[in-house]
Amino acid sequence: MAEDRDIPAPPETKLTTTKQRWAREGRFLTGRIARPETERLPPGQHLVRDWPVLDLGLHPRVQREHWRLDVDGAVEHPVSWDWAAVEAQPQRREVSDIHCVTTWSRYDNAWDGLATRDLLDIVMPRPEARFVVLHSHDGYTTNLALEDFAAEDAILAHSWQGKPLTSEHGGPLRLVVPHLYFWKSAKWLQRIAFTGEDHPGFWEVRGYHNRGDPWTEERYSED
Ligand SMILES: Nc1nc2c(c(=O)[nH]1)N[C@H]1C(S)=C(S)[C@@H](COP(=O)(O)O)O[C@H]1N2
Ligand SMILES: [Mo]
Repeated sequence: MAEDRDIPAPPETKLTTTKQRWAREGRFLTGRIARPETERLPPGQHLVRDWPVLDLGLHPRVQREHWRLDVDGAVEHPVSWDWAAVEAQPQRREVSDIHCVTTWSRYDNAWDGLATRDLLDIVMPRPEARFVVLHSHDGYTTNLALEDFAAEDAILAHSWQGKPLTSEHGGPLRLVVPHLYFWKSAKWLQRIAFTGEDHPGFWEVRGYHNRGDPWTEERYSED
């Protein structure tokens, strides 16, 4: 079970207020179901070539020298890594598409970093671990089922298109889970906690879907 730490509550901004209204109104829903095998662009999405920045408006600047990542909770081998320890892990590259719930998608993003599966091999989730909570330096949290976190192409990324992730895009380290809407891909990772119970995160308690599958348009929660 994740114990709560003293992380300040993130601010309510114009953007977060607008996005909560979209959730209430069911904005952008098409009711169409698409298949990733035959279609590349999920329903209700449009393609962009630039890469928009989306977050709560806080861009925490964490220097690599002072950076740490804690991985704990229901695992056999919790770790607390500094930057050198992350660099010493097996490195992988995953090329994937981004689908943001605000309807933009971006193809062919090359991410370098540590595959979540390799992390799981190291920390070894205990049998009761069924969920993962990502905690970030801006106070943001998001939750994932363990099997979504463990997806083959999910990666803890330090680089994008061969260059270190900029601070506005979540550097030094962010999560990327390509098969779910991009709000699940936490920027500025600080802590990864494995839990037995689900803990809905920042957007999940503000009207957004608990899972967020773009192909079935799991944009908003039902109630
Ligand atoms: N820590 C943190 N991670 C976050 C967010 C945030 O506000 N804080 N926003 C999420 C949302 S809603 C999106 S769409 C993506 C945007 O990532 P980008 O700015 O690199 O495009 O980050 C996700 N991860
Ligand atoms: Mo988003």
